[in-house]
Amino acid sequence: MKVDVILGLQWGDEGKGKIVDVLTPNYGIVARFQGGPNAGHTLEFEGQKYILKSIPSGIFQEGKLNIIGNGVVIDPALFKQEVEALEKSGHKLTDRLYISKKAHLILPTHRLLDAASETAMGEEKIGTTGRGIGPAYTDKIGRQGLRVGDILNNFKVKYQKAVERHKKELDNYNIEYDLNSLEADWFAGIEKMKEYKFIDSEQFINDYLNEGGSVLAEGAQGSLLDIDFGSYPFVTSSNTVCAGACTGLGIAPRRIGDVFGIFKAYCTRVGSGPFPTELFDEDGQKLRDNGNEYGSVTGRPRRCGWIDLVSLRYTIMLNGVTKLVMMKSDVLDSFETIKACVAYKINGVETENLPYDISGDIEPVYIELPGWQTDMSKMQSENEFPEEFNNYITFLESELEVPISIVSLGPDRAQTIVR
Ligand code: 2SA
Ligand code: MG
Repeated sequence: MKVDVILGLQWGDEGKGKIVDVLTPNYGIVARFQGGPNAGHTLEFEGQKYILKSIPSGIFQEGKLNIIGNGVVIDPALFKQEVEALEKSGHKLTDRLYISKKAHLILPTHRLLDAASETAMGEEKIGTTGRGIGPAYTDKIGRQGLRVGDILNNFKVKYQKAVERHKKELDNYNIEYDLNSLEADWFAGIEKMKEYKFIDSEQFINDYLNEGGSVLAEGAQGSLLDIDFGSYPFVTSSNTVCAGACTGLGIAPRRIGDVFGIFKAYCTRVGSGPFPTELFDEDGQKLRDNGNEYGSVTGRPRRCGWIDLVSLRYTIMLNGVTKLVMMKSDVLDSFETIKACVAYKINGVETENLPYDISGDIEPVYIELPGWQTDMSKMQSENEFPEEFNNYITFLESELEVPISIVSLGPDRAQTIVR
């Protein structure tokens, strides 16, 4: 009857894919509500590693339906690559994955526009994933987008019209590009998409809820990348916060049940933009190495830093988080001491609230806690947790005022402890 939401509370890469996969048995449907192939959800089990981009992370579990909601933007070429990789590893998807007719399409020219705009911005670039996300959402909001439902109706004409418009924009950038080769892959992707059911997902999901079904809505990116509340303009082009699940799936706010807020025991960011607790020293490098902090979509090294409770309190507030999930705790296993930012000092004044602009001079105010210096990666229950780790959890819970319900100690499905 309810829709539970799972989303990231930092700048993405919190490990949502793994937790969606762990929680999926409790739900009949897993649905993505925003973003597109800028997401890269990594799942590991039985010695295999999978990276999902547009497909919800419930896809590996039998008997579950996965839906790409209306709030998502889909690149058919990347969709084809993604499903073919899964098919090759023996996963049959056509009866497990439905696509909203109202989801928008990322055109090859959107990708070109993304790249051109980034290049033109030079030093000030956003550091996007280059997947055409911004231009696709720009067309959606500008009421000029192409939707999945259009594929079934006079599609080529609509496509050409959009592309002609984009070409004019591209002319302003004075760049060279080869649209023909991109289009071949893209239209092959369109054919691949047609193997899947296009549905009125809002009706489908609400009917399902009315019949007593339960849905897990899977967020992508993180709350600090939200178009309204993130570190604008260094954000993605969709609402990554909980409210995005309502508009991105067509469900009423009263349908929302639990909100699982996922965060790393430290903090990372890819792309440009402010990051108050970023570390440029050995500790930062150690977090990157221990945590293998390289983007799953672009391979870019992630910027690393200590956990930031100022921004976490803010995103917990925005999302109405009811349960916290702490990821990658094991990455801190070898640290002698661990720092947590509890406030910002700006011009000598301390604040616990996230200011309008976090790009200026912010001095994080840290509390230092003793590390546990124990390998936790094989622990099976919370009874095995070292005292220092229990203290870290208690400290975070008292600062964040929400219980930490799940702790992850490594990438594998099995390395998950529910408290
Ligand atoms: P875009 O391509 O227009 O969305 O880029 C705009 C900014 O958003 C950042 N961005 C991301 N940052 C971290 N993780 C992202 N995706 C994850 C991944 C998936 C996830 O790659 O593993 O955690 O859901 C992601 N997507 C976009 C980007 O770096 C720009 O700063
Ligand atoms: Mg990721």
